[in-house]
Amino acid sequence: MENRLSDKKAQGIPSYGTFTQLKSAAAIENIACAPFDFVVIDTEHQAIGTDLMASAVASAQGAGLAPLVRICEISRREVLHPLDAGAAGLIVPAVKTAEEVRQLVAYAKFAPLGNRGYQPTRDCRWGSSSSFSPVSYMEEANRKTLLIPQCETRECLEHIEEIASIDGVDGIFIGPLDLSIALGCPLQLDSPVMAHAIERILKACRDNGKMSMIFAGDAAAARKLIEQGVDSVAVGADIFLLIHAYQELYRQLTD
Ligand code: 3PY
Ligand code: MG
Repeated sequence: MENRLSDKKAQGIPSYGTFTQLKSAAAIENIACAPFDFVVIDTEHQAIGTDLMASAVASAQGAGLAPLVRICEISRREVLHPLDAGAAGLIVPAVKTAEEVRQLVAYAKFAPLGNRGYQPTRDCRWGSSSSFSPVSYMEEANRKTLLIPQCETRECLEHIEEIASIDGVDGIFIGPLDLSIALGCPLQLDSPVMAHAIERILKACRDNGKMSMIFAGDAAAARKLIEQGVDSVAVGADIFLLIHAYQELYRQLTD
């Protein structure tokens, strides 16, 4: 069980990934050719069922990308299935309160941090290794499987210092699109309100030794965010890159 994002953060090197919404193993393998560090398998804004999510996790691992799964809501099922499938971490959208996040930790981390249900699953190769130790597996899973609530609601921003301090929370993923809407400056990502909010979230992460992550629409925005001190950026999504590439190809053919 390795985690490229944590390793790069420890070395002070930014990590990069992208969202996948295409429901395609080939698309995930294409992303790995870049080579990015991670891919976010998005089950929030794409109707991807459990089977497809688990296959996408396996495709990403096979291609050498850390698979992060963006779940839809905080429930035991939503949390356990991607983790048991072998996800390197969970991105959790639209959280509002510290209480919700404590429940998330309870579902996602093994005791003593939480009470994640234990069974040898794909996440530990079904315990098949002759040296397999359940205790070491659970300890390693707690350490290396990233639990990353998104800060994209006004309520989460108001409680970000408390949320970032929760034991078991490994980082915060800033959702600039929803956060800008929540703060009354819809999609004005360069507004002073957003700059102030992002600064506050980054400080909460720094103060608690947690990883900061964010979505950026393009490389220029991503570079700026890395300069501001963000540890990791998920840039764009395969579905939009494909659309833009075809639009650009057609423009070049017909201009
Ligand atoms: C947002 O910007 O709201 C996100 O969730 C990023 O994907
Ligand atoms: Mg969002």
